[in-house]
Amino acid sequence: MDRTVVMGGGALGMLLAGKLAAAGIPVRMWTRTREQALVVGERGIELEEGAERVKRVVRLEAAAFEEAAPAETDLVLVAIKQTAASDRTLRELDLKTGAGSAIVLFQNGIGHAERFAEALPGRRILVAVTTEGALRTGVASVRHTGSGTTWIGEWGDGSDEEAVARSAAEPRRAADLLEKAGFSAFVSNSIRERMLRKLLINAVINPLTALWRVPNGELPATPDRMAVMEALFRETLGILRKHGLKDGGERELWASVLEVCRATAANRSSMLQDVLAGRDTEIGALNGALCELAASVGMKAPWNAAVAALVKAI
Ligand code: KPL
Repeated sequence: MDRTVVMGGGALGMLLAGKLAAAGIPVRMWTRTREQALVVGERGIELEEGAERVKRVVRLEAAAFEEAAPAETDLVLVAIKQTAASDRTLRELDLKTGAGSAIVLFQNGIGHAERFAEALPGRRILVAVTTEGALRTGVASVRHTGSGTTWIGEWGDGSDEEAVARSAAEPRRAADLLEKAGFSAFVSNSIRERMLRKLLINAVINPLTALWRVPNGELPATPDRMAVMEALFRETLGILRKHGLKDGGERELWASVLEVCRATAANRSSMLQDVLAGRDTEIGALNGALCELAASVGMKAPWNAAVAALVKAI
């Protein structure tokens, strides 16, 4: 077992792979296209970091996912978008990862952990919730636009003692690896709660930044925008409360949305990046999924339905 595999050559995938490789950790990146794998393999990844935007090139191995040999590792960091996690991709991932390997999922939204767990029996499914900001600036270059925090936890409910003990060990290993690469990473025993909190933040910031085409910091810039943000926030919080979001009062959670806008002020949200690049967005896994959650408990979700329809229509 050697190289950690990072699956995904988007902004987050390149950031993870680039920083791991820069820390001397052997990494192999699986990309969607052969072209990207060739460029990364030949030239490495250009990593741009810090206020001074210092650039450095880091070398690592890369292969196109479809053509890649099975992973010679028991740790795979999955940094593809939910939209790229097709049934076919999951079947292929099943063939490329051994029994007992830990698969760490970095997707926004909800619904993905259940799908990966079903498609990858016998694998340890870990969920990572991250607020790292990254911008893909080229086919093999990425800018670290904001340092955040990553929480990693075992997916599932850990129903016996042995499972609980194992639960802590795998997330710890993944968090330690990220720490070595210079990220701030922690183990979480309540990863579902963290996912829901992140969903609340993404459900407000991502569609509105994509619709208004503004960086995160400009979202709360006017009273009109704030009013829309608050309406979407309140509706989303109401839905998530019915689906297990327990911690945090409304004020604290609203403050956390504004804090993410501040801390990632210069960032283009991942959804704005997708819209500008003409790619599919994660709207279905965010506000679309929230509409379904609302419907399942007989609630109406007009704000979520509206932003989902507007983003889809772009
Ligand atoms: O997760 C993000 C995203 O863009 O998807 C935030 C936290 C909003 C940072 O841009």
